Amino acid sequence: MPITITAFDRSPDGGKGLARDTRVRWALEEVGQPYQVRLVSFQAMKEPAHLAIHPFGQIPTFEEGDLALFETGAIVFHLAQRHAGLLPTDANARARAITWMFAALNTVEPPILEFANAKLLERDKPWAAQRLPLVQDRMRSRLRQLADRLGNADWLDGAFSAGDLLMVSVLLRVKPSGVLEEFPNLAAYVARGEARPAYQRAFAAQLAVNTRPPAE
Ligand code: GTB
Repeated sequence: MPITITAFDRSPDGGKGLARDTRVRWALEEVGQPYQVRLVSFQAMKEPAHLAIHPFGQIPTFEEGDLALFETGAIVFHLAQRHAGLLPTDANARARAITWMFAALNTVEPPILEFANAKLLERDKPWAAQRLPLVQDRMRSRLRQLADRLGNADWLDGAFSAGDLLMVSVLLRVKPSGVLEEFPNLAAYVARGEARPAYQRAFAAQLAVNTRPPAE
């Protein structure tokens, strides 16, 4: 059964890999599953055909046979459960890796998104100059805690897992701000993730979409 995911027809980041289809592509590459991509415009995302798959009108989605999923955490978890390569077989180690998946999305990503949104969407508000440092500090404290836990380890809990895939994906969003460099072990962790052949293939695939010449 072919797998189809959705991605931006043109990502606002121009192919820097920050749109969330990259993490799904990465998971698919890690588990060796071929996939096809349906590109959707911002307008198409809000139309009934797409809303039937994604109630919030977003990308990415995942379809395989009669299964349709949305939410990157659920999609990565689904792939990790169905295919070897993203979760340990030992039950306790598996539970810990899943815990890191939730930590990435529920605890680390929110302050990062808050910071990204403050910079991107609130810059021209009269209170932006006062709010931005607060939001940045909240993100910094979370990164400090994560850096302390990671220490000198390569990955969060033993071998690379879906927990690392999501955590690295979430941290990539911090990179353009320069704040990641304040935490050298986190910067090195992200670089290790980016160096994985599966990530490289995923990144190249989304870059190809976003750098293709415009249709005539
Ligand atoms: N919780 C959902 C998930 O993890 O799947 C969030 C999905 C989501 O935010 N999707 C975004 C979307 O479809 C794209 S990834 N937005 C359109 C909309 O809501 O109308 C977020 C994103 C977009 C662009 C950049 N960028 O250009 O840097 C980075 C991240």
